[in-house]
Amino acid sequence: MAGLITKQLLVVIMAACLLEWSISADCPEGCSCVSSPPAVTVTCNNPNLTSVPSGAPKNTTLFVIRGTKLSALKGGDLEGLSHLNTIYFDDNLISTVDIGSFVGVPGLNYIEMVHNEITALPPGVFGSLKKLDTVDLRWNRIKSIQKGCFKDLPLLTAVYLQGNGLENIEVGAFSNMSKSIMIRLDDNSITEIRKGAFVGPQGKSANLALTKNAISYIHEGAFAAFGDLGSLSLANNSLNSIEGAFSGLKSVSTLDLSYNKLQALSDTAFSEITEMSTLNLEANEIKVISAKTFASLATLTGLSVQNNTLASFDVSLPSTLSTLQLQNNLLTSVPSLPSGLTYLDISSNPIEYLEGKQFAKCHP
Ligand SMILES: *[C@@H]1O[C@H](CO)[C@@H](O)[C@H](O)[C@H]1NC(C)=O
Ligand SMILES: *[C@@H]1O[C@H](CO)[C@@H](O)[C@H](O)[C@H]1NC(C)=O
Ligand SMILES: *[C@@H]1O[C@H](CO)[C@@H](O)[C@H](O)[C@H]1NC(C)=O
Ligand SMILES: *[C@@H]1O[C@H](CO)[C@@H](O)[C@H](O)[C@H]1NC(C)=O
Ligand SMILES: CC(=O)N[C@H]1CO[C@H](CO)[C@@H](O)[C@@H]1O
Repeated sequence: MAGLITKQLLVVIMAACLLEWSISADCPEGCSCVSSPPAVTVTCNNPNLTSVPSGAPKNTTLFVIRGTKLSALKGGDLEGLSHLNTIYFDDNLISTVDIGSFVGVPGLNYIEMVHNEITALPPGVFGSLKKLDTVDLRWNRIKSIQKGCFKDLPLLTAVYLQGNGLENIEVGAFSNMSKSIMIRLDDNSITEIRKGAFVGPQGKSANLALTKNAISYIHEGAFAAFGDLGSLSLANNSLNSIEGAFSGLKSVSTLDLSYNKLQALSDTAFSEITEMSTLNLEANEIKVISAKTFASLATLTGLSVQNNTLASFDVSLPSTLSTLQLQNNLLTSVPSLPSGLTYLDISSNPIEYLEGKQFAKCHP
């Protein structure tokens, strides 16, 4: 009986070995190399490691270096790994990435170097990576994205740069990427968005997140290159005006301007935008909204202006609007409302009286 079990076990182990085995002959010292066709994974997590080990198998597809003292990526470090498609170089001490770091790895499409100490990205560093899909450099110390840094990368769909202490995005920093690019720049210290920081063609499903920065100024036409945007989040910044900020932007599905310092909205704030489905203006200091502020937004379905200091709300609202949040303002009467509204919160306003039939059309 015991012998039978052992035999079966042996067969299972042998079968497993056919699918996956360690390559010992051709593996850098202190690393483990596992071949599991079509993947070949090299993992070098020795905490004493200080440079990218040479001698990885030529057919390496995934290179992992985590939790080491690796402090620099140098030109040629990955050269010759022509099948490499993914690197996970997280939690190291990488502070410099030389311009030639990614030369000779044309198949590299996924770069993850989260939690390092990278201070700058030399423009052109990704230039040879025409298959590049994702760059994840969260939690580094990149202060500025220089002109030409993310340029002519036709398949690039995701750039994560949250938590870098980024202060500056140069004109030409992002240009000619995939139409469905997602750029996440949240949790940084960006103070202004210049026209030309983002250059097309960038299309309808592009998403741009700039939450939790220190943005107080958006140059006129700064988002014009996008034309159409999926979502744009500018929540938790220091904007006190958005005049001209959205000029040239034709459509944005979701626009989040909550937690800023906006005081007033004029008729031209969104007048060039013809397509928008939700607009969040929560927790600003808005006292005045001009009558035609939302007039061009013919497809708007959700609007939040909660937690502002609006004493009146005499604005024309699109007939498509179904959700309206007006709570925590200084409204003394209920404004006129579009007939399609299915959700209204107007609590915490000093409303003195309700006119007869005010909500008549809300109850079918
Ligand atoms: C990778 O190359 C090694 C020899 O260096 C070989 O043993 C292994 O089968 C190859 N793996 C794949 C997935 O091509
Ligand atoms: C790292 O270096 C220290 C000090 O030289 C040594 O004691 C330790 O064994 C090394 N660790 C590994 C995983 O090689
Ligand atoms: C955009 O990038 C592609 C691919 O690198 C390139 O062929 C093309 O010329 C670039 N277009 C512009 C307008 O720079
Ligand atoms: C919004 O208003 C409610 C009620 O006054 C308050 O509890 C909440 O903290 C406010 N939020 C902000 C961010 O102002
Ligand atoms: C989108 C976003 O991050 N909003 C946050 C802004 O800050 C407030 C207060 O800290 C949070 O409650 C929001 O979630």
